[in-house]
Amino acid sequence: QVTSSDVTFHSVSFSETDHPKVLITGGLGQLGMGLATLLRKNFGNKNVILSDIRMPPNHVYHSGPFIYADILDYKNLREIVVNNRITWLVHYSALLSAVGEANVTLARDVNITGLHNILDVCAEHRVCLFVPSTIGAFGPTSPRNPTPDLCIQRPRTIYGVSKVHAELMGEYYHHKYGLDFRCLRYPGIISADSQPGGGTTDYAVQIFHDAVKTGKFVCNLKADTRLPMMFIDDCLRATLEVMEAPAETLSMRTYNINAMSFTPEDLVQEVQKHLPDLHVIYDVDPTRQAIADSWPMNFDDSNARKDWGWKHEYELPELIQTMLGTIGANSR
Ligand code: AKB
Repeated sequence: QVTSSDVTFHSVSFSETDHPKVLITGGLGQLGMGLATLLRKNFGNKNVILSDIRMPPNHVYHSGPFIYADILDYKNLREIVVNNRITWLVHYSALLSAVGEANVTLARDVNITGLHNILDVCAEHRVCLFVPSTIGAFGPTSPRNPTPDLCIQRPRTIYGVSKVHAELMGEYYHHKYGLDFRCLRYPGIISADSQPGGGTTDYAVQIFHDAVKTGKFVCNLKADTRLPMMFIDDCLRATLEVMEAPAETLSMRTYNINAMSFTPEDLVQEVQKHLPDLHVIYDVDPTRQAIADSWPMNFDDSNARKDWGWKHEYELPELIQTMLGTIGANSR
């Protein structure tokens, strides 16, 4: 158990110390492998451990350290942190918005109970903690165009509720115990080599695969549904940058980050510039549509830009070129 009297934490600046020793939970999801690759380039292969409860594919297993970690098992977590002398934990395990609505009990366990274990193990062993939040941490009563960092947050999904909880608990542990907690609210993330699992923004990844493979795409959101989005390379770089930011530059511990904002219609038109025969039909999923209609349309990330110099690189045309190029090459 952690008490407020037994800890005074200091942020670990990477330049002053050896490389951090990083553990990534939920490492086999959309972002873990990409982040591990980036962090391994910066900190060395053996200093970044990817973890999950699933069997890793061969290429993941052979590319660097992989370990079984169940975030619901506190003893297992503590053993991994202690045995590997972990100094930074990136907590990617979570059930996303759409799949969370279909499995509320599991989402509550993984996203809330799991987070409690992560917070305690980090506080107990003075490990710095990065947890992603999301545009989904806002709801229908939040300002939607644009959505600032600080405003009403009343999400209507278990995913959103669990992410507001993570933001607040992380900040609470920061103030009470000095935990070095850092959090970015990600928009929808678009990646070519890894698939998202059960989100509302997944259509913006699927369209590229279907466009290349079949030339047909069924979109489960309405054509005019505007959501904030980002290419994965920008998202992973932002994560590294906020981990490396000197503590005194952070005026907050939870920041919005954004790159672009578009609708399915905008995306289809841009993809059709490269693949004019792409045929799209709209078959709206009411659960996903209700979620998307309650989320930000545009995200105000001016605090991240001001405090630690956040700047995205990919706009829609570059994103489309990169996605079609990579998926096209992979499918040949
Ligand atoms: C989802 O759609 O659930 C996620 C997110 C925006 O957090 N991609």
